[in-house]
Amino acid sequence: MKLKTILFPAALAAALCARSVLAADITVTDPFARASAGAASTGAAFMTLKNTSATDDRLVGASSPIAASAELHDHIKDGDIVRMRSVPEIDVPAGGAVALKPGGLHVMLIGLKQPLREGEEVPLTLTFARAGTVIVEVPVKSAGEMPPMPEMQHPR
Ligand SMILES: [Cu+2]
Repeated sequence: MKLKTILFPAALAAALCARSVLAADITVTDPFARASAGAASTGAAFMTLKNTSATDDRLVGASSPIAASAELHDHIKDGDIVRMRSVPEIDVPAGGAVALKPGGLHVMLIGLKQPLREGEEVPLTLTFARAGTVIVEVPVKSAGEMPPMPEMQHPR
């Protein structure tokens, strides 16, 4: 009986400890967002996610105070049209990296509360299944500095 009361808090402390160590296992590099045009209500953020741990992880959500919501998106080819679709999560394999880039995976900012102006930075919170939350300051770049995006349509 006495053993049990000692073990429980120790196990709990170990679990909390493991979580905070894992948060350092995800590195976000080269984040950027595309400057929004006029009164556009959506924007997109891109970056490279690197998993330096020996355990697979997944990006499972995102949010930003400058948007009503944020979704994880990918592009799929539907005949001649490239469409965006939301995906529930993005795999970040152990020891690997995944690039979120124009024309591919991205974080979609929906219901922008302010325009994305070139030269500004917007906060973005990324939530990982194992590593927990990572907050990134995302610089806004002009659309001209980026490769063109294919024609896109949002499913409605
Ligand atoms: Cu999108």
